[in-house]
Amino acid sequence: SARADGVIRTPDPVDFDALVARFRSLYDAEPDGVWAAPGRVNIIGEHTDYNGGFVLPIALAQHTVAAVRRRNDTVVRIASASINDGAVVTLDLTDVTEGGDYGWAAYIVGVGWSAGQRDLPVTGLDIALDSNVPVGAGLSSSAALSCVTARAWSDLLDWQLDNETVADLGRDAENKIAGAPTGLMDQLASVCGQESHAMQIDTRAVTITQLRFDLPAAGLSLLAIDSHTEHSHADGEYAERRRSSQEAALRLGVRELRDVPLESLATTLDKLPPLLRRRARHVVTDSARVEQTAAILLAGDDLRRIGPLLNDSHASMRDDYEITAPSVDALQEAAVAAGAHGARMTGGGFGGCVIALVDQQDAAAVADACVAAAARGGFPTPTVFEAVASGGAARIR
Ligand code: GAF
Repeated sequence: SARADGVIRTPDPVDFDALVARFRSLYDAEPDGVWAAPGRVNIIGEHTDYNGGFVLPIALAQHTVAAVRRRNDTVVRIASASINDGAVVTLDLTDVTEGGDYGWAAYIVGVGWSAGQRDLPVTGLDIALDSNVPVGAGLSSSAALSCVTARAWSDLLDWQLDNETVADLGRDAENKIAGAPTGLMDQLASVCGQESHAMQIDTRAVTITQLRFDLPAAGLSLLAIDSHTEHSHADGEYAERRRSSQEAALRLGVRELRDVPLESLATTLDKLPPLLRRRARHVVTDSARVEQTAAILLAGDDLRRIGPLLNDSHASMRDDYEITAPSVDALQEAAVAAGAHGARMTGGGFGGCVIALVDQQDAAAVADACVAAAARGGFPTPTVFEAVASGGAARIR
């Protein structure tokens, strides 16, 4: 169930009291505290983060929440409201190694593993989890999980880390223990998000510029339209795009595609075979679109002006990087045809969510048009909610 406003339905909030009550009954003890970390929507700049380029995510209001108690040994006990019927999973940190198979618990114990690699003092934890981040929608529910864990562990053991390092613990869990070869965007967004701001992240320097992104004040709304489709080979395709990017950079004699100048792009790309040419063109132009979007935000210009950049980004992902899906393309087209200023797929791709920038008064019509387009195309019925730029990982109790 969710709060309904036509087809726009805000996911139900997490019930913190119920979570704490569940912690008590599972572990027969009080939690030391409760932490939350959000999912994210990337506004623009996709598959640029592992090429040293720019990205521009916001943190969502939807988050993963953890009630946590520090233990005096190396045991980690975890129970999630939504996984395995809430059964407790028990692991010992001393058994965690790269290449091990820990299922979804990898996103938690991987954080402890990474802290150990950095010679931080690590103890076990008892954890009870709940989340209202849609799963499998390209909204970084996994980063929300690893980052809520990293924030809680760091606070409880007083690791005194900066936000970038907290995010990096989450990334290590994903890359090295869960085995997903992601960049750092999702974890940085989850840890560093600020209300009413988008983060322009230089992924090479790992620097974040918070840019005002107050859509309601401009009479605008950002819809997240979940296609409920996910390519079964998404993981393999993601890794393949990473390899293609590296190969293109190697052939062009640059460290990363970040180093290819936009000005001479056409002549540079002539040196590549057709497939790599398209892959590289996407990365270089999408990173440039982040800079163009950021300039509009920085200048305080009409935010509607970012619409065409969103559309161009989608076309680039569809035609050059080939990471969209028929259901996602149908939603993007329907949103624009129904009056969105711009729309694009967000996240790793091969399914997941489309975001659409709309005037508030057009939100319901755009959402309806997306539902109708999915029905016409024989695709799953999308669900729609409003994405609101919110704060990053924090202790909430
Ligand atoms: C996924 C990854 F986790 C990110 O690091 C990023 O590469 C994104 O896909 C594509 O922009 O969310």
